[in-house]
Amino acid sequence: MNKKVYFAGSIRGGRVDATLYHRIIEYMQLTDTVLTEHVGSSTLNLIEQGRSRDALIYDRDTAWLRECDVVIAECTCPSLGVGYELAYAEHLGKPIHIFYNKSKTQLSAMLTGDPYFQIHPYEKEEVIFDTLKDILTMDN
Ligand code: 6IA
Repeated sequence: MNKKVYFAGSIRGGRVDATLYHRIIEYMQLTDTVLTEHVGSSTLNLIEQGRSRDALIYDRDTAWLRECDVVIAECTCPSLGVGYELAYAEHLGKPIHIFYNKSKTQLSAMLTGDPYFQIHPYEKEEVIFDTLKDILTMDN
């Protein structure tokens, strides 16, 4: 089944993993639809643009969260926005998979402590793609 994927990754929280997000998005786009392709872009303007501009982003992203079949989050770089999206998606009952590099960070207890989330610690990037393949071929 072609799934609609909401990919979440840090934007204003820091772009240190932006190229990894890009590789993950490209991989998922081989078989599925990624609603949030821009999260992997190398040309995002990170400057705050005022509340009304950001309200448009919020409205569009929360609409995509309602529309998606699954949420995939890369959480190695901590992000307030990603944390918010995870709680919002949990409230909607969406399947949620969280990846993080355990040799680079310790995940918040608010994520590891919530049994709702499927959490996938990794050390080598290749492991992410094997796990994604399994997730994207699951029934839900
Ligand atoms: O707090 P953060 O900015 O790190 O939050 C990142 C998360 O919020 C991502 O998973 C996105 O889904 C969402 N998000 C944050 N900023 C944007 C955005 N800005 N466009 C779309 N989704 C966003 C456009 C560029 C902007 C920085 C001007």
